[in-house]
Amino acid sequence: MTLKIYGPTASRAARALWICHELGIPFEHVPTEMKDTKTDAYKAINPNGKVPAMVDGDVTLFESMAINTYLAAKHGKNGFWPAGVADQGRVHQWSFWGMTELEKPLLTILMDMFMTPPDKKNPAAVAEAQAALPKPLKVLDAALAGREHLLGSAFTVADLNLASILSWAKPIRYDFSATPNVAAWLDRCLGRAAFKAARGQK
Ligand SMILES: N[C@@H](CCC(=O)N[C@@H](CS)C(=O)NCC(=O)O)C(=O)O
Repeated sequence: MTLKIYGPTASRAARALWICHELGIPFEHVPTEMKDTKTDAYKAINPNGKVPAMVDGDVTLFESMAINTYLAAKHGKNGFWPAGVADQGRVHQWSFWGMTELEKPLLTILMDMFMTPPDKKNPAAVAEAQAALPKPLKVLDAALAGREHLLGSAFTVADLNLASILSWAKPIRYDFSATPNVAAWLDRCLGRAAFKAARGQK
């Protein structure tokens, strides 16, 4: 088997694991732990010393969104990777947008809640992160009005990439009452069998 995804399930590698399950492609999961990402052997795969990384034959990639758009473009069927450049542009739009507008505040809250020892907690940073989320989520809510998924009725890699970032809103119990379209869409995406399979759930 030539396709390998590196990184533990409880990391951004979950995004790449989800798409492999969604696409139904054979792959090997190498659950390289964070502490093992600074070795020369691992840095030959991802010189950043971070997960995820992907090796597909002679193609090696880092960056979760790049891995996912590559795999979607290579294997996506029935519009999962959209055919036209306009919709492909929208895939990139929502993927970059999720990384730049949502990921940092979500991660700040998540880390403070679950990883930070009590004496190191930073309520000011958490409050700033909480304050940063409503504006972009309103944008997403408006984009989802009257549609099941970001590009229309079908679930595509745009939904997978953005929902994989927003999945962090679940453990932090983010209150989506002001953005009901986002709440319903996120539940639709995270209810997919492939998302559960990537987490080892049924
Ligand atoms: N933008 C990168 C972020 C990668 C990243 O920061 N991964 C974390 C785990 S989720 C990591 O490897 N951290 C270890 C470290 O920073 O030393 C991506 O989306 O792939």
